[in-house]
Amino acid sequence: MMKEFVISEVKAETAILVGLITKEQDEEKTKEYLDELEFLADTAGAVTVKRFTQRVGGPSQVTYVGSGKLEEIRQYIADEEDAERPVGMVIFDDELSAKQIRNIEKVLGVKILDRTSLILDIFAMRAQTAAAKTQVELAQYRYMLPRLQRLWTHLERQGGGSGSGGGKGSVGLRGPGETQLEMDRRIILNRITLLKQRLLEIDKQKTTQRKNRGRLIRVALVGYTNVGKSTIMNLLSKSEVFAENKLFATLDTTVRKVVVENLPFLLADTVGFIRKLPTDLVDSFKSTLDEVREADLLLHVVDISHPDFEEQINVVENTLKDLGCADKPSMIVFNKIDNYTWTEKEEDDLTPATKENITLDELRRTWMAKLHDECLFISAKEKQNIDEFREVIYRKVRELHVQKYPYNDFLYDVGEDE
Ligand SMILES: Nc1nc2c(ncn2[C@@H]2O[C@H](COP(=O)(O)OP(=O)(O)OP(=O)(O)O)[C@@H](O)[C@H]2O)c(=O)[nH]1
Ligand SMILES: [Mg+2]
Repeated sequence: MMKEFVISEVKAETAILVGLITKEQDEEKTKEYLDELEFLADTAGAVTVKRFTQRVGGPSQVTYVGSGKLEEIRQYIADEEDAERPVGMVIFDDELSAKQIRNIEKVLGVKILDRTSLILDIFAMRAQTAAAKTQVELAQYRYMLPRLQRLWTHLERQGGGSGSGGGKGSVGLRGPGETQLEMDRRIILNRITLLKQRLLEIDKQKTTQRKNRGRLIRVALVGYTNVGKSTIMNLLSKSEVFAENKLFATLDTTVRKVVVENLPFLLADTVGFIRKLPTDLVDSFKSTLDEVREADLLLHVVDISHPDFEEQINVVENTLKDLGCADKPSMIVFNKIDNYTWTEKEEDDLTPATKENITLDELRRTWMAKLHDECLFISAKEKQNIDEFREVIYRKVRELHVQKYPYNDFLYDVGEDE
């Protein structure tokens, strides 16, 4: 029964991407968003063949894009129908309502996804542990619930209300006067309750586990997806956490005991953040994010080679704020300096410094002034500046350790990696 509710399965299919250019989101921003959406689609196994954008005041409540643009997309899909790889799906860059999905589907006749359902797909693909699987399933049902209508309106029409056949629901479950839609809503609500209970139990276990970890400072790696958190984790802990050039390689939190010089502490690798991530989804990952919430120090990892790293910093900071972690001690670690390029300026060149021509040194000074604190520039992959990185972590963790456990002499508490 539940199988029927699977939102979508993206398998080596071709996709069209659709985004809007608005007052808040100019052409360049939209391009960056669609680049990211394409990366998400690629991670899910779909090949992007075409992009459509439209300049509008805001999304249409009825069909997201205007009817002219929708017709243009329909025409494109029709033209490609006999191509080697016809268009399998259209992915919209913003979350769509039930009504929008229904209307668009009617016109285009292919699978319709939005940014959220695509991210959910990837999460479902990536989830390994019971905790992650439960969290993803919960997030999927939460996404589905307000959109159920579109799945079942046709059945309702056929079945005409109270259990007069036609629907796919199992007989016996259906109460008097209950429509297919109401019944399915009830099934999903029950499922949500069950998943929440399961998560509570998992939470309890995890809390106990965390309590048993002893008096060690807890450091969490946080940051936008694909910035190199897991690579840093592997580097510092000599462990083998899965890292790859795909989005959301990490869904489950991994915690390792790390020793720098003679100082042991716990290091957690966490799920990456992304733009336009619905709060509901963040909420579903609460137990994963407890590791962040309970950390003594956050290492905010930034991919300095990404053209959009400044917005990524903002997204991460806002997500941390949502999690109530805004005031935690934290440090920014700029990673991937090996990949950072800028155009060298001539001595007498008066071109103002922009993102494209500012050197690493200038960047360091700018950010240090902005953060009133030291920030680090490393390459986890090429192992550049790692000694400095370890030194700064050592100093920071030691300081926190002495504050938090004044009578606990960590110097004698050196253990092996867990
Ligand atoms: N050039 C370069 N690439 C790096 C560096 N550090 C990591 N990478 C690459 O960046 C990609 C993502 O690295 P991960 O460590 O998986 O990133 P993550 O932040 O854990 O990503 P998610 O778990 O997906 O959120 C991989 O292909 C890494 O090899 C670096 O210093 N320089
Ligand atoms: Mg990772």
